[in-house]
Amino acid sequence: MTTPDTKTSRNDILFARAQQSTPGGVNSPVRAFRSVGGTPRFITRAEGPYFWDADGKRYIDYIGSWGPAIVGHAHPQVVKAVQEAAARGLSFGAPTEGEIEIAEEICRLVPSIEQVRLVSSGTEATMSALRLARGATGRDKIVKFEGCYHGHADSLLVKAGSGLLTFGNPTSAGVPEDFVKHTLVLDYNNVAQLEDAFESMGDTIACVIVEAVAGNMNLIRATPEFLQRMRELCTEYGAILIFDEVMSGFRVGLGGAQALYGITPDLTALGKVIGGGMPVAAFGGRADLMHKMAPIGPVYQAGTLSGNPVAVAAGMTTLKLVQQPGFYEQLSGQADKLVKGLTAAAREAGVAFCADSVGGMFGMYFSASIPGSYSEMMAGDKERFNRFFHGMLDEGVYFAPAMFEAGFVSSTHDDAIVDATIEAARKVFARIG
Ligand code: HOZ
Repeated sequence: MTTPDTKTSRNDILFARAQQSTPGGVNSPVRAFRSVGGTPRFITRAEGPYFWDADGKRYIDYIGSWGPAIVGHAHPQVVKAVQEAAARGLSFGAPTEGEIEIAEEICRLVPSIEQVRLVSSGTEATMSALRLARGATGRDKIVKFEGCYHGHADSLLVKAGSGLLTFGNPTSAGVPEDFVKHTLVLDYNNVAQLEDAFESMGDTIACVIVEAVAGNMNLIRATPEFLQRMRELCTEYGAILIFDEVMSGFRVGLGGAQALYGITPDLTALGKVIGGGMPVAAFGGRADLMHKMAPIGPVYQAGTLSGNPVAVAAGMTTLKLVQQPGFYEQLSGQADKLVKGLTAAAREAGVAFCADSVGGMFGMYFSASIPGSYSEMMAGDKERFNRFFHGMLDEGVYFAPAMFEAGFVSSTHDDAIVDATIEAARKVFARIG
């Protein structure tokens, strides 16, 4: 490894240093830029739609902390709420009124959630929802879909098995095959395959977990028929339907993907926006199911920092801000303007590119048409995406550093910001065309 003295960029120096004490120099793999190559930017501060790296370079940020920064970075009201809560104490390990308030707000805004339990990460939320589904049904098998990511719990780090209805294989070392032998991985948006799975083993399926708007294989929309049939099959066979709305919750619209599609899941996992940039996540749903959670039921789950008062203050303030009149119209309008502008700029340069958005989430695809499944998304031109990513980075625009990730706008991405992004893209498409 090059020694720090020979480096001129502070990002390079920090990256070299970080790799000495932390695996790969990062605390979450995608941040290491392995997919796109080059040096990750070390962020020193953020405000509104911007953040600044360790060299003092400013970027228009389109990851927004992977979704939470929906009202822009360091929103004054969120910061004030955090400061005030911190001054009262950082963590008590005992209940607070703030936890009741945010639980009531979540139940009010997402009608399928009659009761909710707060946790600290999306992984905890989905993992606990799965345990609850298994505990409530007394069944072991779970169904997930290729390309949907639900955090890094053992039984969810699975890719499809060799045959249509064979159980999956671990996608991470350290996950025993025994732990994934109950996880069936099916194709996203494939109704026939889902029907086959229920026909052959429906009585043994505890739950189906799905990102109704997928955001971890880039942005991919579920078709309404796919979700509708999933709901019907779960009801018919007594399986629990879990919507993983960690990313889509309060992001694609106020009631999440379930409001958009008009489908009522039994359980929902939330995260990201409900913490407003602090570690808050949650799972909730039908009261009869939630009553199976400890301390009143047999399904165990706990956490020292669950419902942390400082994090809850950030989340609650953010949930209030997104309810301002016209919030989602403005957010989705800007995402729509962005994807249309990028698409037009690519067309001018003759680059095969398309883009899509749902609420404040968007996807960019270096392919001729918008993908509807993991395999279609994987067929995109990764090499061209990487050149686009680095070109945009040079122009001061930060997109997710991997082709397989969704993008996010905030309410501070106004016309001037979006226009500047499209102008930068025009130059970059011309260079990589
Ligand atoms: N879970 C994110 C990728 N889909 C990455 C989160 C992070 O690195 O902060």
